[in-house]
Amino acid sequence: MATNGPDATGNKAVVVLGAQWGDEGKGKLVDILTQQADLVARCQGGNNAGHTIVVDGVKFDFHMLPSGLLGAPSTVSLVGSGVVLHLPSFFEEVKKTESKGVSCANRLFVSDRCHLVFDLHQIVDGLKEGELASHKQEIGTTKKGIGPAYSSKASRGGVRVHHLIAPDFAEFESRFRQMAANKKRRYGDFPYDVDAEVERYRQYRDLIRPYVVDSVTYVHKALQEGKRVLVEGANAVMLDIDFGTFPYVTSSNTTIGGVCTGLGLPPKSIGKVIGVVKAYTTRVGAGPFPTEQLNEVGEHLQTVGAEFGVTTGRKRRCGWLDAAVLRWSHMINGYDSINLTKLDILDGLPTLRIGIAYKHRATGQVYETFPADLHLLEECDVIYEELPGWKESIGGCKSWDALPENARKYVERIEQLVGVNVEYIGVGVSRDSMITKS
Ligand code: 2SA
Ligand code: GDP
Ligand code: MG
Repeated sequence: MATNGPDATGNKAVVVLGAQWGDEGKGKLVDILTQQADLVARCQGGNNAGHTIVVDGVKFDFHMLPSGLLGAPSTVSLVGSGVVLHLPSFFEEVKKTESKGVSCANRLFVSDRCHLVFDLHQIVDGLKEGELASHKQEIGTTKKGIGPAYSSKASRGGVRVHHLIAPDFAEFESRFRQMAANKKRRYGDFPYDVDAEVERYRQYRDLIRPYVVDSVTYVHKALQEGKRVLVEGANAVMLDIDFGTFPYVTSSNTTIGGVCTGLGLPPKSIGKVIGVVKAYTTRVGAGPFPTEQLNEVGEHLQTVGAEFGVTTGRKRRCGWLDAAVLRWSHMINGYDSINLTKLDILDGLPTLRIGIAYKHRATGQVYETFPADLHLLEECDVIYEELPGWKESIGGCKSWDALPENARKYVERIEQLVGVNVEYIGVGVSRDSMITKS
């Protein structure tokens, strides 16, 4: 019988995923769990992601790189094959991280199968948004070239890391030139110096080589050797290309399936799955947001919660927690537990509301999960439930028992509505502002 399959050791990866529209505070949980991890891997997305971590008052924002870099010197970070990699941003982020005293050498690796994002894709991202804007249909992307890069991948015209580092540069150059010509045929002769880009990438060959590994074998071996593997999701369920609010989504699978396809990890090797849920809801960019509050409640959440995009600096839209989103999210990802974050931002609000379902205005039909048809959703009202808030500031609370009774009731109601236990509760930005629920 084979002994090197996924079942041989029983060792499994822990996975952290966003349960709403992103920016739930995944980076902070990943950083905390990283302290007990040997390998931290990203599986999808690119530098559209923005994960903030505050350690001893120093703020780190990761975009391309896994938040695992703030772990022990022996903890390795891996950019898996499902990630689309913009090399100029990658090297810039390595430099910025190292300037804060965090070494990346020999502890940061990228998959040889990652597709490359070129400046070309970023330009096309902007042009495409411009086209959509003329029909008032823009997505509100981060303009980091994510959609166009995943399009190149899906249409088999993309260029991968192994093409770049191959001994013969000719295949890279030919694939890249074809891709650029295709885009210029589609979008017109926009300013983009293809020859200069070819030369720039010729320089990147030697720079990226030390980072490149076969990530599938790397993760597989780590699990076989009993290493503690942590997977860091980027973006979130409602931005998933299949299960999010299509077309107002990103271009990868941000859900549990993306962990398997983005790392070459068999489902059997996935252990605990933790969903990160903000105590209210935010979204950046266009698209439906049933519990959005375009009023003083939304302003409170935006201001007190400092809700600005980490990558683009855009103001995030804010609203009440939506249990229909969370139920949908849990059906897809199958959470073992939840990290409820930013509970402190609700301090002082006299009454809290939780959206529990959507009711169609004409037919009276009630939807307890997220409908596919966004027009149908527009014809629905949110059914809310109200809970009393708390006056106290909970930022200094260190235990479940120290939280005000109404804060505990709010958490318990979420557990009932979603059907998953809350394991961690965030009450502030720093590493130590995390309560483990008893
Ligand atoms: P894209 O650039 O093609 O992935 O954009 C498509 C949609 O996905 C949304 N998106 C995000 N939503 C929340 N946070 C993201 N990361 C940054 C952050 C966002 C920022 O951490 O704050 O700085 O603006 C992120 N990345 C993509 C995007 O808004 C579109 O709705
Ligand atoms: P991510 O993309 O899911 O990693 O989240 P972001 O970093 O984009 O946004 C989350 C923001 O909330 C960051 O600025 C974090 O520092 C902050 N944050 C995370 N958890 C908490 C918390 O429990 N309380 C407060 N006040 N801020 C938090
Ligand atoms: Mg973010």
